[in-house]
Amino acid sequence: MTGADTIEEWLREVCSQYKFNVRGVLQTDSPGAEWPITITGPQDLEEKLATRGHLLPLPKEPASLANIIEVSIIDFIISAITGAGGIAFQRGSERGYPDLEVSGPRFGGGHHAIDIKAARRAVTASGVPNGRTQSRITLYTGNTYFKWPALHWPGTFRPFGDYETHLDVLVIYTLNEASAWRVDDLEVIVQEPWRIASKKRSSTTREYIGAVDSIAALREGRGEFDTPEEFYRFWRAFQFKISAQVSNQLNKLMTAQQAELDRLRGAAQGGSGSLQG
Ligand SMILES: [Ca+2]
Repeated sequence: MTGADTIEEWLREVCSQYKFNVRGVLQTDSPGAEWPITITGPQDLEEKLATRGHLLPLPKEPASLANIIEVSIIDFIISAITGAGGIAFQRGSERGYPDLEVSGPRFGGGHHAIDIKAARRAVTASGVPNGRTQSRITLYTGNTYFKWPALHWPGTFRPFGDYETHLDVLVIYTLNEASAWRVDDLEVIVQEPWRIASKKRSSTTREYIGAVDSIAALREGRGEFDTPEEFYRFWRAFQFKISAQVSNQLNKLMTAQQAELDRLRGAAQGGSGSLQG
């Protein structure tokens, strides 16, 4: 329980309590297994599982490991939501936006978007962290829901523009190749995306808006824009590629929006007509 007033303060407090306690992948049987198995506590559990071959290492591959971290911290945030009262939530889809939507009276009744991004620390040739993320964190896909914030895109709960707040939970870690759990020195940062945005894409082949890559700048919210307006103006004007698929989807959404406008206009005219009659 926390007494925080805003969703941002609340989320920051909750996330400061987070610990990554996924230690490996469980294999129920193994050539080294011995039965029965007697466990005296968490440490003993891990040791026995590891020495008897029940514990396989987590993947090193960045996207796979990121997914495990994201699921773990979303579960943690959801358990805090459930314990707090007055907060409703919906979990987003794998490729949609956001990862977690928060609503309900606790934060004034509007909708708030929470997105999780796991990022590996870059290290020097001798393995020392150099203060940057391995690659730029992706803040948003730039050519769909973000570019047309009044339209309700597939993979989203509502139009982007309907959110009162957008918050990113950044989970920064150092990859430990030698351990089964892989994740060392975890730091969680909560920021509004515009505050940590750069003017660079996070991928040369995909339509992604990139964050700054200095970890200190991420922590302090020192991005390359002074105001949210400046950020939205820059990135909504950015010449992203529009694939045939995105273009078709856009046409569909525009047609549906026009039909809805026509329907409302018809209802308004019908309504005023009956008033006058
Ligand atoms: Ca995510």
